[in-house]
Amino acid sequence: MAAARGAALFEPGDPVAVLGLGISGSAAARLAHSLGAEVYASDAFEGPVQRDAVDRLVAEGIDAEAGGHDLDRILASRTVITSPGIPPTAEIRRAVSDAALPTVAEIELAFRHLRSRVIGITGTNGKTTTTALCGHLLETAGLDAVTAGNIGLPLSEVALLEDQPEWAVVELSSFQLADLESFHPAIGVLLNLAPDHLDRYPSLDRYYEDKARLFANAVEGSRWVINADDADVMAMARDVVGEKYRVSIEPHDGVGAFLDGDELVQRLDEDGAPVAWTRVDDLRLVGRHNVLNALLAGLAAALAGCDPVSIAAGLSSFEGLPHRLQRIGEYDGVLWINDSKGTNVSATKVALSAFRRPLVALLGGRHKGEPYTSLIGPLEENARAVIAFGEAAPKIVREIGDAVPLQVASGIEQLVRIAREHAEEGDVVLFSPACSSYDMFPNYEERGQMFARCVRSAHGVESTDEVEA
Ligand code: UMA
Repeated sequence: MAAARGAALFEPGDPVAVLGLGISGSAAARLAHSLGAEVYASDAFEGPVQRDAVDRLVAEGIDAEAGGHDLDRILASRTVITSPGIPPTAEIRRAVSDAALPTVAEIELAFRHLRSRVIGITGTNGKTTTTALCGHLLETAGLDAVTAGNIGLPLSEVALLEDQPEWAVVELSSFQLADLESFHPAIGVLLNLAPDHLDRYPSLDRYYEDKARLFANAVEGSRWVINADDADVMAMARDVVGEKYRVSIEPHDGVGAFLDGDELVQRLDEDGAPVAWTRVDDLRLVGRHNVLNALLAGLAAALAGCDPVSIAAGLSSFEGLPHRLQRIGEYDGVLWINDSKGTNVSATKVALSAFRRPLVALLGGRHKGEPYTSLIGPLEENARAVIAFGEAAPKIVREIGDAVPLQVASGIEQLVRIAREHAEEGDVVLFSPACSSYDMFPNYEERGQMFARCVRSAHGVESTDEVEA
């Protein structure tokens, strides 16, 4: 194992508790076990995922159980590693905190045993796309890189690798940032800040506090890529130690990246001229906000050593991710977009502003706590019709039904049928629900797949879950 970045959380032979048997808890249990800890991993619930995780961990000689946390065993541990999905208000987290037991995130454990250099990316919206794009840029430039964290591969899995990549591009959610201690990226990227997860946080300030933990262990050599077009980002980064690189849609005189006419450019040296990467029309990502994401990812890649030519090649070969402004297809002149990952109001606002064409907006799912009224402005601008669905439909009707033409659908098939009735040639039908999927689906991916299937079947097209090129 590599030299730890920070003091060891435990010694070989120490009892260590891991909370949660999702992918991050399972990976953390394996990593702690490989470091010689006496691991006890548990999950409050006992579904197929947890049972499967128990079977696999037990087969590897790790003590694991689903269907409850053995509090006595957990309280007898030297340290507790927690999964991001377990809120600090959960009974088990409260008991651990009342006993003053040190608790850290899975990412913290991983970071201490990682040899890869880290690019840490956070923000409210666009994290996953920017992380994937940044990883793609590094790979295009021939660097050995992996994407990990909230994007899907637990960082502990990377730390477990014998042969670790040179770079780990890590997407960080606020849930993961909350329980970090010594984590500090070589390059940190803050994309934007907007209300989200108000079902978990008591206030917006508390959510922003967790986001600010990206900077918590900043040192002189830290390099920060920040969105200069977001006033909250600029305020949060103002007094942070390290070199700051400003990224903006507007040209500026400092170091960073910006849009110069229709060219994406970088300037790494205060006195130097801007160096062009590529033109906006060469990007395959949809939407103006993605131009900014491309600038942010590109600059992080430049700081990691990628040259402008390879950044240009990577920017124009990146096709985006499923369920994020994903083209399903254009049928009878109507472009159907699956943005099922738009699970909060601000993500949907961004999606609405990505198109200059008239659109039919599809909103609904499980309400997450934010009002929908802030969608009225963007909807009034170019929505021909709004169709609400799922648990949140009555609330959406109450909040925006007087301002925009709105109908309610009872399921995804009916949603697609009504959308077809409203959409005219040249329109976009945008499925960007502004709500979580949990009222009808296990996750946003399955919701998006179902939507895409219904759209294709309504147009007599054979279904495939692949992204259209
Ligand atoms: N649990 C307990 N006790 C409790 C409460 C919950 O044991 O009191 C259990 C749950 O039953 C569950 C586990 O704890 O089995 C928690 O797992 P988890 O929700 O943390 O899920 P993982 O499978 O470990 O996935 C996590 C991230 N999930 C969340 O943050 C909710 C994944 O992000 C991430 O990809 C993965 O780690 C690898 O790093 C997903 C996500 O939805 C995509 N993120 C949110 C988002 O993007 O909005 C933040």
